Amino acid sequence: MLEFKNLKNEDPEIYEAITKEKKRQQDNLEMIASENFTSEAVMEAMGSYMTNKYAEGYPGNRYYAGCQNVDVSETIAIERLKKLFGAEHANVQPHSGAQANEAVYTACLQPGDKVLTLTLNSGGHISHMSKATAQSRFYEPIYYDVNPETYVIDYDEVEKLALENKPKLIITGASAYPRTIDFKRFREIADKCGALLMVDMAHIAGLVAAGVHPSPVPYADFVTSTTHKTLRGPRGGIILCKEEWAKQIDLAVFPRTQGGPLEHVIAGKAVAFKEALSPEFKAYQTQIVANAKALAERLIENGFNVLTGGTDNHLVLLDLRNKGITGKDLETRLDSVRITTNKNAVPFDTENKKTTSGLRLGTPALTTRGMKEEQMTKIADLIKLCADSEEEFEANKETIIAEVDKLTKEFPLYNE
Ligand code: DSN
Repeated sequence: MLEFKNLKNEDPEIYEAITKEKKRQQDNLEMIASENFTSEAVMEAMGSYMTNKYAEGYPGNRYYAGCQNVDVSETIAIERLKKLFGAEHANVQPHSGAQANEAVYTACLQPGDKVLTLTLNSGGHISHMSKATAQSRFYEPIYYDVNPETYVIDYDEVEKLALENKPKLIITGASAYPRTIDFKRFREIADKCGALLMVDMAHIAGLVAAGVHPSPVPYADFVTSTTHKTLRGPRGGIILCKEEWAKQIDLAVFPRTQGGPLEHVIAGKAVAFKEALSPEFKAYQTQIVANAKALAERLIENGFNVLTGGTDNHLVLLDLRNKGITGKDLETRLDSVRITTNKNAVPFDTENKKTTSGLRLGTPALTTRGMKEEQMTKIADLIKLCADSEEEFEANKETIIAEVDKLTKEFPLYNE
């Protein structure tokens, strides 16, 4: 257990906020698909003396003296990461997934280059050159969507757009896509039009590490990820690439888009990669997917429109229009009974992004607590009660909270 003895005395206000956040995590059912609970060993590394060190550059080639210890830790992180994914080159310095993506664009694109990328509503990420980003001003994004009937990526349509537009880069990977992505097919499309291929595997990195989702590494020129989702490490980013891009990627991270690396976070990444190399991690990732399937199955039985009819990974997407409730309202009701989720646009959504017609649910954090299929079925029933009419929901609210209490106590997160 982390103790915070100094913080408690020196800054009681921040100590109180942290203590309450720990209690919130303990008392809530965390179902945001991109969140997880990292180990206390990872948190100890992140809260360590390495926060004090400047280390621009890379191990053995720094712009500051005194880097001998951070060099050891960063080299271990790089080697473990390469082993975990079978990658030729790894950069562990990106501060986040968005910055990892920006570094790839910087490494391989020139202003005005065309980029073929998935829309936000079809499950892509903002940093995949959505119109809201600065990069969309420098490069020329062309967007693809999922198929309007199946809600699955239409590879023929991607190929057609690729051949018509001849992009320099094709981006795949998603924040809200419940099905396996065919990276081999993307490679074939990229080869047909002479494009480079970038896969952002942030959501599924843990599944890929454990062999529960096919790996993009053999197919993509660049693979980016965060380290804190299914991978269950500290908050941060990484880039994997082929050896021929190693120098350009390292230059793109530092000095082109970032300054000093966060060596305390890199130490935390190293610890998380060690955990991910363990046999227990494979069992954990397998259970995440089994739990998501059980959740989807029961939600369908409960009358929900589960997009694509189920899931292959860690997340489930609901289109709530048949239930007569918006994503925003269901998110609020669930939060009031301590089930934490996020509203999410569904493909071709007619609601605005702050309201949405959908809800995204994920199982990584609940699985970290040790929950299994039986608990997922129970939780799907609680979610149904929250989507009933206002009167029915209010009538059931105390019962739902009591059930959430029972579950969180049966599967404690932190030892007191
Ligand atoms: N914000 C993350 C998510 O929730 O999917 C992606 O970075």
